[in-house]
Amino acid sequence: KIVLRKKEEVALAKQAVSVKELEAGLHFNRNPYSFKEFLLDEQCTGIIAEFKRRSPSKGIINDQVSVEDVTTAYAAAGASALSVLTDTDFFGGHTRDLLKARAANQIPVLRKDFMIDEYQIIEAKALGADIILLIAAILTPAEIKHLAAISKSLGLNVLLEVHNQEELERSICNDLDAIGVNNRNLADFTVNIQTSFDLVDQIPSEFMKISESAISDTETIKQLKQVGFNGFLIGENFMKTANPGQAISAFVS
Ligand code: IGP
Repeated sequence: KIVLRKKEEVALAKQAVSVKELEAGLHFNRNPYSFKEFLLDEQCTGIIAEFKRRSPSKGIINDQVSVEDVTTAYAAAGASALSVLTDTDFFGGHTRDLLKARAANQIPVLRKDFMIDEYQIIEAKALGADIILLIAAILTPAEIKHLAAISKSLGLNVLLEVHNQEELERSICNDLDAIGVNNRNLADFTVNIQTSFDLVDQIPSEFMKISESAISDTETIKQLKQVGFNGFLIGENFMKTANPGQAISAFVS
């Protein structure tokens, strides 16, 4: 369902803005930040802090705050990277949110969307993204390989998202930088942090390890770090408060 919706969206976007136009865009020639460098930076927290207005599972989370205010507060609190939803239909995000986050910050920005077509990767580069997401549950191994290779050729970092061992085994390929274990099952929205603990040892050591979703306390982060995770993708826990910037600074202090 998501994939069909995205295919339509991409077809429309291609008509509105050509690849040539994207390649002439403001950020197309900038050198993306290294995701790994920021994750391993001692000054940073390893948190990938997400700007998310709403979600299919929770409905409206927060539509009162600005992407500039929230992302700059995230960065000031020591986030290693920012995650910005650009999907409108399911998450109420927009590509202009990514542009705004890019303009306001000097840390890596993840384009959080359902990437299914190389056009979206080129668009991500033009919008000033540093990292793109490939979701194993909606892509074939060949598609992952292809989209990851294009991302690499543009200097973008690639985060592969899995939520079980089978997805991990079939999807792993060379051009990935990080593997994210999603604790939320996209099929039924149930969450279980144990998913991260179960899969961590299956992730080859050359990849950064990210635990995604349903993280709401620092004790969990401590435990995830102990078993080898380098990054922690957190959205709702900050966004559900009136002041997400204050929420992250209280969380890390
Ligand atoms: C953040 P949470 O539970 O902290 O809000 O989760 C992030 O992991 C989640 O938004 C997410 C997501 C995705 C959203 C993970 N993978 C894929 C959309 C598409």
